[in-house]
Amino acid sequence: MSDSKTPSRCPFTGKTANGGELHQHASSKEDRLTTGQGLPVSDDQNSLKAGSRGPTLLEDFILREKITHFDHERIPERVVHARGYGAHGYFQSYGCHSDITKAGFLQDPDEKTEVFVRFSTVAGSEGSLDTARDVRGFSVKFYTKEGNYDLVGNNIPVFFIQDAIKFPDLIHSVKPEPDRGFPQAQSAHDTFWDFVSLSPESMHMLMWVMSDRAIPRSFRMMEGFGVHTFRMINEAGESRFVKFHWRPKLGTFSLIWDEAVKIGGADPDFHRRDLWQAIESGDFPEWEFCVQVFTEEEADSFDFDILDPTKIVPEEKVPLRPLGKMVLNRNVDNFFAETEQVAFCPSHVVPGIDFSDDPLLQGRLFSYLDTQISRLGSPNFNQLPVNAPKCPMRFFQRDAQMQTQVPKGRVANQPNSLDDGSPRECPETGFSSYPKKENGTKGRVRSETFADYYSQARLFWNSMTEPERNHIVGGFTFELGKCETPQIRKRMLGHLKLVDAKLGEKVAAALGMDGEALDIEPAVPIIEYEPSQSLSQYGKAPHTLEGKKIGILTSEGAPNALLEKAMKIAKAEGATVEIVAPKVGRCRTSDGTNLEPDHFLAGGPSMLFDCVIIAPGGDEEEGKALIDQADAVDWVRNAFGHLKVIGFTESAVDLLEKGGVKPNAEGGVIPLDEAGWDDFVEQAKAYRVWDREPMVRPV
Ligand code: HDE
Repeated sequence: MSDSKTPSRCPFTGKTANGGELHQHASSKEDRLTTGQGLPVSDDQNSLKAGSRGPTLLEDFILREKITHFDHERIPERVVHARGYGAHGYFQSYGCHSDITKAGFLQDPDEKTEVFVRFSTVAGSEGSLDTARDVRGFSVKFYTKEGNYDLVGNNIPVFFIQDAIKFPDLIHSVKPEPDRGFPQAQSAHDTFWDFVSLSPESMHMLMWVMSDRAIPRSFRMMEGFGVHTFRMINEAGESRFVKFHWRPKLGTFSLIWDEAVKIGGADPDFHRRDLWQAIESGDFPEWEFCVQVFTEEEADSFDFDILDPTKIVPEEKVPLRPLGKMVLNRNVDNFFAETEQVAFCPSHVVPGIDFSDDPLLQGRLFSYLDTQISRLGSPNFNQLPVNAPKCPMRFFQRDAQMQTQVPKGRVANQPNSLDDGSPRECPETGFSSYPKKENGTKGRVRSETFADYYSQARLFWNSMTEPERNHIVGGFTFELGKCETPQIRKRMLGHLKLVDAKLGEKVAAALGMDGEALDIEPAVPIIEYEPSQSLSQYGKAPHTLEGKKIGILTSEGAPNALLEKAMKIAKAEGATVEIVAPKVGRCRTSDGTNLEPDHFLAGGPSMLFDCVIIAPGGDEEEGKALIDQADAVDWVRNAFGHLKVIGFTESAVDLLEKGGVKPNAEGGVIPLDEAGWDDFVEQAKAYRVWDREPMVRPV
């Protein structure tokens, strides 16, 4: 081989860079590839070398610029809520809410306020899976005319702890254990359960996290909550307390634990893909924005403290007032620039919205700005497009890393008399804090009104349907079963016994630890509440197929009429259909036309769908091929085990039998003859066949 001046060659075709088919070259000045300094690049495939087989030269500033940029591509991931997914949309008020707030975006029903929303899990790293059991973050940035308002909430209305000073410990306990570096995105380990069992204030939240709320079906089917009590202030300066709620138009639905675990392998991006696809196909997710409004006097009459973030205000006490709707209608153009760089801070408020003295919220008001500076590298993070307000931003903050603006003029201070055009304070319209009188004795204290840890945990349990209760038992059993230290399990059983005797007994029995619960004395007597309807997801679930996915398992000779009928029904009901066949490239239908399946068999397991149809093609050979595949048998078995409504054709009977599934129209395994379709749709609208659960997952 020669060392002489050889022109750069494409490693695939062997042709020179100028003539190679694989490489397109710029045809005009506009599409020229350049360096970060705008220098046109002649060859982006080969570094500068001393001869074709010689060493690379340090002189290659183009190589160095490219690699250096690459080396710095990652920024520190969020210390919590690292894995998230965002989208753009708008908020529209239903009317004028000036009686409770002067916030500009809540006054005019004709005005649309742009929003950016980011959903997230809490514990896992950026590359963890979407379906982990965890709280989901629900952050909304409203780009209002009076500045950005960030409502940084969760899909669960309470929190683990009552004081911000405990947050680093809570998070350290749930993150991978420091010596071994695992488990990832899991609360099912000793340090977490040790911490929470020693912090009984977390009992109410634990009930939610062990329930189906922590394994949502979709971001589109998740409620959102502001968690803390906030204030709203109207023009007259009157203050009322509020709790914020987001209610999904599609209803609130969840996965089944076994399903969540299996989806974690089959599609770790299950939630983000779902949101992306829905928005791409024009099925824009929508939420109603509501508040519970109550006065200071009403708050004083409650038998819990509204400053305690481990408490809800039951809707029976204070009903929801709908304020407007939020629609997500645009996916991001660039994940990093938008979803990763978006910086939410609970301290970003607008006139008309103010804080309460909830000690957890007070700590958050400090934490988020601090974290953004470390994560994004500069206090100028507010200049990034996704963070910049869409109203004028004028101030005297100057310089710092990554200043992208070029402020003009001599003056960078105020007061000043040198520049008449410089920004000035606005005492009437500017933000001013609610003038609440504070007169306390300084001390590291916890209010005695925060001492009830069990009453609302019991309220939650009492408000659940039977399947929801069973899932809670399953959740605790799984997580505590993963704890290696028996003492932690015993301590938790002691708490659970106080939440509800039956719950405690069931978890103890499932762990094989009957009678081993520790005796724990509650600090204050437990209050017996009436069940609250709004706490149960399935008690209030809408009867609908809207937003759901119907999966059809088929094979060569796929029944045409059935596919058409399923598509028609899905369209009418606002659902979508996806087809699974042995091969993704091709599947002939019964009339010989070619169908392009959405998934191949192993890539499209039944967990990915809300209800399923099993309809092998008429082709005997291929039909048989399906029966011989473990993936097809698992498809059927899992659909049954995950309580899905199953429609089937005559050709599916053998496969059903092999999967151990018996046709049973009342039990949601429905033959799709003429009458069967209506039955299928009706039952599928109920989402799951709950009556089947004791058969497949006895508690
Ligand atoms: Fe957060 N939290 N948090 N948190 N939180 C963060 O900010 C923190 C809490 C929530 O999509 C961090 O930008 C403290 C409650 C969401 O970008 C950090 C305390 C609730 C998100 C932080 C809490 C939340 C965060 C990490 C206790 C529900 C994701 C990265 C005082 C109401 C935002 C970041 C996004 C993110 C601190 C408790 C919700 C470190 C100190 C309660 C949805 O600043």
